[in-house]
Amino acid sequence: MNVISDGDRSRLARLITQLQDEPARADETLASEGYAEDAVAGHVVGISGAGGVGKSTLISRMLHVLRKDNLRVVVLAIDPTSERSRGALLGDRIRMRDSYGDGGVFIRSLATRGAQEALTVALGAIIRVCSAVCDLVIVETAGAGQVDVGIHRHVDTFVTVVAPLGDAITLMKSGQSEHAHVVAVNVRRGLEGNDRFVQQAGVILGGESLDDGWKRKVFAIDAKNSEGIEPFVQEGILAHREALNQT
Ligand SMILES: Nc1nc2c(ncn2[C@@H]2O[C@H](COP(=O)(O)OP(=O)(O)OP(=O)(O)O)[C@@H](O)[C@H]2O)c(=O)[nH]1
Ligand SMILES: [Mg+2]
Repeated sequence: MNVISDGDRSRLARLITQLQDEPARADETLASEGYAEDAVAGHVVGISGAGGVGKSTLISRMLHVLRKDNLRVVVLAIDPTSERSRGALLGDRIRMRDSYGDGGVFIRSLATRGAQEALTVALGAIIRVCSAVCDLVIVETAGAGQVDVGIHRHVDTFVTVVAPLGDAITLMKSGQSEHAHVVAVNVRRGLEGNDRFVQQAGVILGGESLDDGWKRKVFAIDAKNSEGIEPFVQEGILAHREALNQT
């Protein structure tokens, strides 16, 4: 069984804290710890979308599918820094507690610490140290708006999670979806108009060719009830990873 060793875990924990406390010295820290610029590293997936749309729940379901394939996964879950406590609530982690005992998964919560676009400080450097010890790094942004597109510059595969809200015009607006390789429409069971929204999303967002030649895919999922997760992971995320590896 593929695992992330205890040594790697404590190294990650220490380095992430150091990088966030001294973001200005990130390059120096990486160099002194022996992280080469051109090292081959794990695939990076960004999951973004509005607050409460189901990102953490979706990631917790994804972990089960990815672990069946024996992939080692690091999850970086970004939560807003609380103005009151100066920390993060760690709410994302609570949603992923199923995977806490799994030696192939490492989950770390990060507070935004004043960073823009629902990201956090030193994110690029943190992703680098994480991707050195696993097959897949998943970054969950803090609850993001349509204009928070910065995450796509840090990742190989960009996923946006949307709720079936709005109409065709909403779907046609640029923003996050424009950069997404994979769109997950999180359909809450039993809501009227869902099917129509999913169909419209497929027509409007699906199939568009992106910079890397990939045609965007749209999946209907139900994160809470764990429906549609396997095709989303296999035909969406892992297929995009495979497509990038081919080129
Ligand atoms: N009924 C239903 N509830 C869902 C679904 N997905 C998520 N939820 C619920 O919505 C709430 C928020 O889900 P999260 O997974 O924490 O959403 P999030 O996008 O990670 O939220 P933030 O990290 O706060 O931005 C939780 O109570 C979930 O159980 C779904 O598909 N159906
Ligand atoms: Mg969350």
